[in-house]
Amino acid sequence: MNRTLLIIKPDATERDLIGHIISRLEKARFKIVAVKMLHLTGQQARAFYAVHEGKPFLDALVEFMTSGPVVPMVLEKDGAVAALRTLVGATDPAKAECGTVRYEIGVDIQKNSVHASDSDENAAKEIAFFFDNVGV
Ligand code: FUP
Repeated sequence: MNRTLLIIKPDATERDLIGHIISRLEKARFKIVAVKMLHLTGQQARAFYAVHEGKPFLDALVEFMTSGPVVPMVLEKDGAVAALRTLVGATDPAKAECGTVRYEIGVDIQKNSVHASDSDENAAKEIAFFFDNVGV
C-alpha cells in the first residue's frame, strides 16, 4: 500500500462538492487515512507551493488557495500517487480526459478543484505539511 495527498481546493468547497469528491475517491477504492478542513494563511499557501516561486501565476494561486477552506486528506491504495493523478486528470480541466475529476468539476487551470501529489517524494513532504504522525 502507498499513500498520497489530495487537497480539495476552495472552488470545490465553495460549491459544496466535498462529498461528491470523497465519494469518487471511495468508489475508486482509495482508503481515507486522515482528513481535515482548514483555511490556509498566505504564508502557508506560499510555503506549500514553494516549487513555483518566481512563476507568474504564483501570487494569484496563493490568493485563490487562501480564498476559502481547503480539505487535505491522506489516501491509501496500491500505486496511490499514479492512480490518483489518473483519477484527477490534467492540470487544465479543458485538457483533462473525460471522466476525470477535473474534467467533471474543474473551472479553469487555477480553479481546478483538487491537488494531487506528483511523486512519492512529494507525497511524503505534502503529507507531513498537513498532518503530524501520518507517514507515507
Ligand atoms: P498539478 O501538479 O496538476 O497540480 O499542476 P502544477 O504543479 O503544474 O501546478 C500547480 C498549480 O498551479 C495548479 F494546480 C494550478 C496552478 N497553475 C496556475 O494557476 N496557472 C498555471 O498556468 C499553471 C498552474
